[in-house]
Amino acid sequence: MRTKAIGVLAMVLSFGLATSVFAGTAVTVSETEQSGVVAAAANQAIAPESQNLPIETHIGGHIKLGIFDRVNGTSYEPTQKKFDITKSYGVSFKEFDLYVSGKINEWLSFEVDPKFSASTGATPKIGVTWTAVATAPAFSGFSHGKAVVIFALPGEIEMEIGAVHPVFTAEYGRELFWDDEINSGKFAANNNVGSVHDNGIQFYRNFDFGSISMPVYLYYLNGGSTDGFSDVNNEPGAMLHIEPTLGPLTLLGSIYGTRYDAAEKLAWTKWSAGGIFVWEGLTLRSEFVKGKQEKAISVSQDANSEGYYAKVLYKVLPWLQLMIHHETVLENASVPGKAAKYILNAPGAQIFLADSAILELAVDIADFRLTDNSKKVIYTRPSISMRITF
Ligand SMILES: [Ca+2]
Repeated sequence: MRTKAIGVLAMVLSFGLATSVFAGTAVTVSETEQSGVVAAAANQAIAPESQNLPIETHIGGHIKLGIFDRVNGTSYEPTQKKFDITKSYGVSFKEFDLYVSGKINEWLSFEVDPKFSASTGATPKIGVTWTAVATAPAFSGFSHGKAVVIFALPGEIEMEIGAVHPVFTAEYGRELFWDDEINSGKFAANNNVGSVHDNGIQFYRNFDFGSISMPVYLYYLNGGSTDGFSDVNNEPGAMLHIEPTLGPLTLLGSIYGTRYDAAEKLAWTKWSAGGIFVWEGLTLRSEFVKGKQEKAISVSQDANSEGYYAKVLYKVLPWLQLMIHHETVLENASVPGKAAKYILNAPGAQIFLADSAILELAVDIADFRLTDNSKKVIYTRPSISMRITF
């Protein structure tokens, strides 16, 4: 969806312009660095004959700002008992996402989507007395996009290699949550439930059976227990994702498996199932995930996690979309011996100031707690935010 939007909105730059920018950078490096070796290396990086190659380059992106953001609530934990966590985060720069893609020839292209963000630590955590953390904006990886080279193979197969942003759930993999909400919940960007975030190889092909179309994604992945941007063992991960579509209904299904530890003994498996129904201005979307990391809590305790979300979005007017989001996530991977339950309800509205600019009004109503009730945080978080897409 994002790629398509960028395709429509993108500025098409000639490679000549792009190389002149990089050439300018190279000159700056050679002037500031007194070393002739460095200057030679910088100049060599721009091969003169490559400047005239007609590479079609697309640039798009997003800017996210917080205009108003106030957490109101209480937290409980054994030593401090009940305490107030109410705090306002004011106006904030949240994120700048850049999407850069280029077509080198009929069979080779690339996409790199660096994300620059500033975190205020505004999402409350269970049993933690948190404060806003002033964080300078910085490059923070490719978590909302890809960094891949793309090969068009025979038989209408597309192969991507690199940070492939695997589609385990549509919510995270296709970045649908990102289009719906400025602040997301505990389901989407979470390796225990909605996301698989890894480097590897993606094979994609669409199959048509009469009026049913079925995109199929097959992955070979590093398979680490966290973001797998380098591998931790010789065991690859594998994942299959399918999206059979008939008219307004799309079904979603994935299965994932790997061994995540350095000794290659412990399995990590998870699966997801869900659907998307789109009719007129109405969108219904829901996905469920269940997974297990063997002995991730202790030598005798597996980390079992599961969760689901359900969303109803309705475009009441061309410039106004209403939304309600519910999710429940049960996670015990990060809390030794104790499961945590996250319940979120988030009504909201998006006002389209222009096709490419939204003002979002939303309220997160959350109840996060350890299931033995020893620690919990209960809050509401009204926010006003803005996102511009270019
Ligand atoms: Ca591996």
